[in-house]
Amino acid sequence: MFAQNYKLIHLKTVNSTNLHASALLSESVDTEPKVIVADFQSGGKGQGSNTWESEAGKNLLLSLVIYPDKIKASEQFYISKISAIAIRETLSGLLSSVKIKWPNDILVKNLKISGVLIENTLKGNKIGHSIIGVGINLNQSAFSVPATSVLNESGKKTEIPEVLNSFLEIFHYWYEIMQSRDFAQIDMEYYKNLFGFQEWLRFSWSGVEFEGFIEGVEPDGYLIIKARDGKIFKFGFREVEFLLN
Ligand code: BT5
Repeated sequence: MFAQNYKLIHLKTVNSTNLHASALLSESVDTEPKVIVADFQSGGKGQGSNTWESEAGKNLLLSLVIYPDKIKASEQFYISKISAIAIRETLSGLLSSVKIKWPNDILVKNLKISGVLIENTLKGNKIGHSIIGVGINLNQSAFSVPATSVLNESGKKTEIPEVLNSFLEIFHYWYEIMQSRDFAQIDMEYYKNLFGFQEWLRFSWSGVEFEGFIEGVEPDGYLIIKARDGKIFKFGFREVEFLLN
């Protein structure tokens, strides 16, 4: 049984579930929360011009369309946080040591197992709708980039509909917490599972490598890193790269 809170649209093939979601939003005025799931994407998207790789029928590929009307534009990073928290929690039912890498990648043993692409539209200082694109590597064993999957980590094949159902239930639990504006609970869960939180790691910024200590994440999503000389830096999305391997 699928979580009842989201209308399910299942497609065999699509360019990108996020693009399909935006096309649906431009055609209709209905505000029913939805989840678009695809077996295969011919043009899976990452941030900017990045692409998302997934063999047909092997992994979970979805876009949620939600209307978080209690969240201000300045609080939109909470949508990223709950998405990452929900994916991490879903995967932690199957694997151990699943971490959130700022801002919202999911890692197992330093390798990416899931990525999130969030596209929000703003209405004044509110969020109109949010498209949350999620790719979770389940049954694929070989990738063209450093990556892992549930199969590679556990040796077990997983049923995609079961993982979908579990993700939707867990996501909805955190969505309600966000809508009730209990941000402290979300922050606690995010920090508890944040990769490298309050640890020294290596980073690269504009081609310069440095060691930094993750102090935290600002409410607007900026990552705060302390350098060895004690200087504090604030980085926006994609401004700093973690040197993992
Ligand atoms: C992301 O972007 O991680 C967001 C990925 C979101 C994918 C979902 S699938 C359903 C929905 N519909 C879409 O069209 N997209 C969403 P980014 O942080 O830019 O990371 C992309 C980078 O991750 C690529 O440039 C590769 O280096 C790497 N990558 C690509 N496919 C991967 C995979 N399956 N597993 C791990 N890493 C991958």
